[in-house]
Amino acid sequence: QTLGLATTTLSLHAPSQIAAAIKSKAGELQFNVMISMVEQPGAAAASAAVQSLLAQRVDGLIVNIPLETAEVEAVQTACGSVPVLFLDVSPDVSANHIVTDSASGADIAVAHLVTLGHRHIALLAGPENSVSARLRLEGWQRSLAQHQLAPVAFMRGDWSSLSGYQQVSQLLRDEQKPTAILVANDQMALGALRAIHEAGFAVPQDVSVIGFDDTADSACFLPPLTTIRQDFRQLGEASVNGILALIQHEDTFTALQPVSLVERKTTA
Ligand code: IPT
Repeated sequence: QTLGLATTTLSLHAPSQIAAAIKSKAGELQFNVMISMVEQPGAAAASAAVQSLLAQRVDGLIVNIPLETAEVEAVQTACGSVPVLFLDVSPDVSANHIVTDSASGADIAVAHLVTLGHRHIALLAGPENSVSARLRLEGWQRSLAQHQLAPVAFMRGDWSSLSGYQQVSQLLRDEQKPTAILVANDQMALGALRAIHEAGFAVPQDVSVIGFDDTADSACFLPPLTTIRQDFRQLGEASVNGILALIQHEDTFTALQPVSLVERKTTA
C-alpha cells in the first residue's frame, strides 16, 4: 500500500524533517510514501499536488501545506473516499488533523522570557499566508497581554534564515534594542543570531533569542538555541498512525501535537 505526502517546500528544515520522519515510520510498516512538493503558496498549487498523488492511486494522503479552512474543505472534497490528514491547518477545522499546540508554545516561550525579567520583547513572525505563523503570533500577543506587556517591535519573515537576518539587522539599525526576541522558527532565529552579532551585541547578555521548532541543527547554532520543541519524529509517527487508522475505516482523527521548552544558551 502507498501513502501520499503533499508537502510545502522541502528546502525548509521543519517540513523536510517531518517528511523524513513520515517516510521512515511508513517504511517500518512496509508502506511506500510518494511525495509531491508545492513551491508556491496557495490553494491552486496545493490542489495540483493532491491531484497528482490521487492520480497515482494512493491509499491515504497526509497534507503538510498551510491551508485556510475553505481550502481544507476543497481538498477534502477532491479526495472523495481517500482519507486525508492535514498537518498545517487551524485546530478548529472539522477535517482530520494533527496540529502543533501553538497556543501552549507561545505561552511557554513568553513565560520563559518574563520569568527571566524581560519587558522589552520584539516579535519576529512567519509569513502572513501561513496558518501556523498566524497562530504563533496570536499566541504571543495573547500571552504578552496576560503579562500586561505589549511587543516593542514587530517584524515578519518568510521562515528562511536570510529573512531573519535581514529583519533583525533592520530592527537593530532603526529602533531601540529589545532585550529579547520571540522568533517563529529556528531558521529565522539563526539569521537573527548573526544580525545581533554583527551589530556588536552579545546573545544572551544584550539580547535573548528564543526560537520555535527545535530542528536537528539548532543545538549547533552559536550559541546553542533555546527553543520551543515540536518533536518531528513523533509528529511523523503520529501522522502515519493517524492515516493508517483512517484507511482502516476509523471515522475521524484529530490530535494536538505537544510542545516543550528546550533551554539552551540564547536566553538569560
Ligand atoms: C512549520 C515550521 O514550524 C516552520 O519553521 C516552517 O518550516 C513551516 O512549517 C513551513 O510551512 S511546521 C508545520 C507542521 C506547521
